[in-house]
Amino acid sequence: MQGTFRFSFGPWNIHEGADPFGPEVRDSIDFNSKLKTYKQLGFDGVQFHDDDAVPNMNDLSPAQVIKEAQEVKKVLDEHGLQAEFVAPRMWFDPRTIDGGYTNNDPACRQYALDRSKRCIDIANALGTRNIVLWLAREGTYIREAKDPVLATERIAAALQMMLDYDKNIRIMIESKPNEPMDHAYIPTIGHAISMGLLTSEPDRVGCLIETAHALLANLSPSDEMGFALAHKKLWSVHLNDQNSLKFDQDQTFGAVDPRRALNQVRVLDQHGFGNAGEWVGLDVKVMRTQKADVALKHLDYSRKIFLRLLQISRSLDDNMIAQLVAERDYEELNWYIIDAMLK
Ligand code: XLS
Ligand code: MG
Repeated sequence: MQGTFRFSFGPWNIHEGADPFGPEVRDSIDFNSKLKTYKQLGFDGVQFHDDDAVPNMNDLSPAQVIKEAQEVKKVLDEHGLQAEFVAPRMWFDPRTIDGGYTNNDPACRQYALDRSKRCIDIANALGTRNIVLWLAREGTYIREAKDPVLATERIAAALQMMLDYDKNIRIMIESKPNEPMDHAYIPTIGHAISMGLLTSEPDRVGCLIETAHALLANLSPSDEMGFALAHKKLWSVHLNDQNSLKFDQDQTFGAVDPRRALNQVRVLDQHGFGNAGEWVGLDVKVMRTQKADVALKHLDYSRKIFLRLLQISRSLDDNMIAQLVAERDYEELNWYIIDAMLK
């Protein structure tokens, strides 16, 4: 069963180039102009943080938030684009300095829960049932700061609250082991999937796997994907690349290790990813050195590299691979793959 692939990215993937050590190096591009680039680059899906859709949402009533999101939906329709998911951006507000759901301060926890409800309202208005949780600050800098049992229970209670708030949504947890925190509570996809078991509706809790996040946990992204696929929980991906264990680099997909990228494409394709409407998200960042007029190439090339790798994967002779596996001649198999990639 082959996969079906259509592509998405988030407005944050077109950005000004600030890093922790220096300011912006490119002018901001407004949201509408960003939307114009999607189709030109071969993308049909938009991934949202809640405040990408409604920037001033903290100052608005719930009804006003929905109204603004409905306006954004009209613009999406005009561009022929679909919203893939909405994720609450829970790592900017002063109330989330020490986490949202796991914050030690009840008022801050309440803010996180309220914000999650608004995020769901926005998703509904944009026409998607997918909520992504990248739990940026749900972790600690020092272990004594939070009780890990209580923290896990609090995350589960937040999931339950969201599932109860809207019976139609589904939650995709995007695991990441560290950054911004020293240690995050949901570091791998096994953790993400098992969080669903602490709710009354595990069927509506799945995951999104980001290549770089798996690599930061020193894991194989394609095996992480395989694990999630076996559980029928892989509902989205954030493909990119990463040069060893350092900060989250979000490099162009396949730019560091094309073979590792091939294996991600291959596991998705061989297990029918996309046939139930899943999107291939590319969570890539342009290099800071890139000039403004050529600052979209990371998206264009990430998609093109995916499609090239798909071609290579589909050109491989399955019988030949099966024979080499049966003979346990993995050196020959290694050569066969490398040779196909270097042609
Ligand atoms: C950051 C995450 C972020 C999420 C969306 O590391 O990748 O971009 O994908 O909230
Ligand atoms: Mg991501």
